[in-house]
Amino acid sequence: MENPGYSQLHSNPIDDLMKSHVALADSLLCPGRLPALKLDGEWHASPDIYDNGVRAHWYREAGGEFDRNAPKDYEFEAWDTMALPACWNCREEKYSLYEGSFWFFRTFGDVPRKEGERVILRVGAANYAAMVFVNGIHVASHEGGFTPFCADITAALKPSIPESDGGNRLLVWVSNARRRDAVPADFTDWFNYGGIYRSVGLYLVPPIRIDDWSLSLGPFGDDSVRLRLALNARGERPVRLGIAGLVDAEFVTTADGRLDAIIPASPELWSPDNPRLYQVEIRAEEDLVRDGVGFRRVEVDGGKVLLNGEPVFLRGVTAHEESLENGRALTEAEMLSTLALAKEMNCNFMRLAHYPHSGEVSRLADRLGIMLWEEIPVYWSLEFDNPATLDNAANQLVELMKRDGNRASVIVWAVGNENPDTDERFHFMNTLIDTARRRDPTRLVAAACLVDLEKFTVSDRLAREVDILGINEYFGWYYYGYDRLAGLLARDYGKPVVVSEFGAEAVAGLHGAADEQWTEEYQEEVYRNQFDVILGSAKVVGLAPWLLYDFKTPRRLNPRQKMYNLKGLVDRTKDIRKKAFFCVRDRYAELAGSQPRGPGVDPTG
Ligand code: GCB
Repeated sequence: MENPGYSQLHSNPIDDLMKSHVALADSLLCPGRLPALKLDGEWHASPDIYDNGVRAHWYREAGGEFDRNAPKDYEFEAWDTMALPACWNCREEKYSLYEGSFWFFRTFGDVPRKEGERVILRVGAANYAAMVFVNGIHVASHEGGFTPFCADITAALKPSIPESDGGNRLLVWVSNARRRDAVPADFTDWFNYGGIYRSVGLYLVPPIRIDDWSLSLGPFGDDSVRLRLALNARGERPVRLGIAGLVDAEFVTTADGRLDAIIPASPELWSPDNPRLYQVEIRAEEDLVRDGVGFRRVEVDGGKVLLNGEPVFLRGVTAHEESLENGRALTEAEMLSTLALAKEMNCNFMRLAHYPHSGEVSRLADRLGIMLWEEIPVYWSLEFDNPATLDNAANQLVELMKRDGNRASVIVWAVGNENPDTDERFHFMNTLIDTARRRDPTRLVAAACLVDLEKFTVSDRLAREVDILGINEYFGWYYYGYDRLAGLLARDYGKPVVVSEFGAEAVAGLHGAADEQWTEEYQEEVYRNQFDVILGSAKVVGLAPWLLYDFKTPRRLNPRQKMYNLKGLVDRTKDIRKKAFFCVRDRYAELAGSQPRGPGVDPTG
C-alpha cells in the first residue's frame, strides 16, 4: 500500500475529488430564505500554489500526514485572516495577480435547530472551482465562479459543540486557475478575480421543503397569477400562498409533490415607471419562504419587445461587476452607486455582462425599476464539442435562473457572447436555449452576436434561434463606416434587435480633437454618430453601449490602458464622468421625454 505520507509527491487527486459530491443547480435552495448564521467575516486563508493540501489530504483533518505526530506543512488556525466575502487580489498586494488555489478556514459553533431540521451551507459565489469540507468530510464540489451553490452539511456536523470548544471546522478550497474546458475558458476580456466573494451562510430548513417556486402573471391575461412550485418530496401536501392585498389561497400538491395553479388576481403591474412589488409568503408543511415579487409581462411581437402589452424601447447600458477597492466583491453601497449612474443616464435597462452579477443587483433593480439582461459566461471560444463543458454551462444557467427566476427586473436570459459559429457551438447554444425556454416561458432568450464584416450583416446561425438578437458592433473604434452600420441595422432579422455593444476607449480627463483617439472627445463623437444611426433604425428596440465604467483586464497593455479597458462612460473610480456620459444621458432623456438628471441622483427617486 502506498504510504499516505508521501502520496502528495505522486498524485494530483483534484479531478477525482471535484467529481464527487458535486453541487448542481438542483441542490440550490430556492429564494426567499434568510440565513440562520452568516459566515462572513474573518477566515484564516492561505494560497497553496502547488496544491499540496489536496495531494496530502489536509482536508481530512485526521492525520492525513504519514504520522499524526509528525510536523505538518500547514496550520489552519495560524494562517493570516481575510475578511470574506473578498477577492484575494484586492486584499493584499502580493496576491494581486495570483491565479491558483487558496484555502479558507474557520470554525462555527452549534446551530440550534428543531428536530429533523437540515443545515444547508450556501456559498454565494467562489471563483472558479470550489470544494467544501466540514469536520474533515467532503460535502461539496462546485464549478462555476458566478453562481451560488449549496450543500447539506447536517450529517457532517458535530452533535453539540460550542465554538469555544473548537466548534465545527469549515474548510474551503477555491481555485481560479483558468482552464480551456471551463466556462468561461482561459481567455476573456476581464480580470480573473479569485476568492469567496459573495456571502456564505447556514440555512435551516425542514426535511420536507419547497425546492423551487415561481410566481408570474397567468398565461392568458392580467387577471390571474400563476404559482408553480416543487417540493423536495412526493405526496399530496398543503400549500398556502399569500400575496399581500391580493391573494390568500390554499392548494394541495399533486402526488409528485408539485403544484401549478392559476389564481384569479389583478396585480398592479411592475414597470420601470412603477416598480411595484408585492410581499409574498408561501407555506408548505413546516416550510415558509418570503419574498417581494413584481408582476409584468414581457413578450416579442414581430420586431417589437412589449412590456405589459406596450412596445418598450430599452435605454440601456452594459456593465461589468467591479470596484477598485473590492474587485468583484461589491458592497451593497457600490451596487447602488452603479445603478444610480445608470439612472442618472436615464436608463431603463442594463445588460449585466458577461456573467451572473450578484443576486442583490437584481433585487435592487426590482426596487428601482431597471430591466435586466442577465448572462452566463459562454464567452468567445469554449470547448463547444466537450459534453462536460456543455453540462457545466447548462448548470450555471439553471443556477442563475433558480436564483433570479422571481425577479421582475430580469426580462432576458442571455446564453452567450460573440462565439464562433460552428456546428458544435450551434448545438451547444440550442441546448442552452431549450433549457432556458423549458424552465421559464415568461422571459426572452437572447445572445450577443458578432457582425459579419464582409457582408455587413449577422450571419451567425444563432440569430435565428433567439427571441432578441443582440448585435455587438464597434463602428468608429475597431472598424469604420457609419453608412455600413446603417445598412447593418436596416436589415430585417425577423425579430427585435438590441445593439448589445458599441463604444470607444477614452482616458478620463484626456482632451483633444474629435478625431484624436483615446480622448474623451473622440469617444463622444463615436457616441454621437452611433446614436444618430441606431436611433434612426426602425428595427432597433434598444441599446446597451459598452460600457458604464472602465474595468480591469490583463490583455489591454498599451501605456494608456495599463491593464484597463477604457471604454467606460465613467472612469474606474466611478466618480469621473466622461463627455460621452452626458451624450447618453441627454439622448436617453429625449427618448424618455424627461429632463436630464443631475449627478448624484437618488436612485430611488
Ligand atoms: C467585445 C466583447 C467585450 C469586450 C469589448 C471590447 O466585443 O464582448 O467583452 O470587452 O468587445 O472592449 O473590445
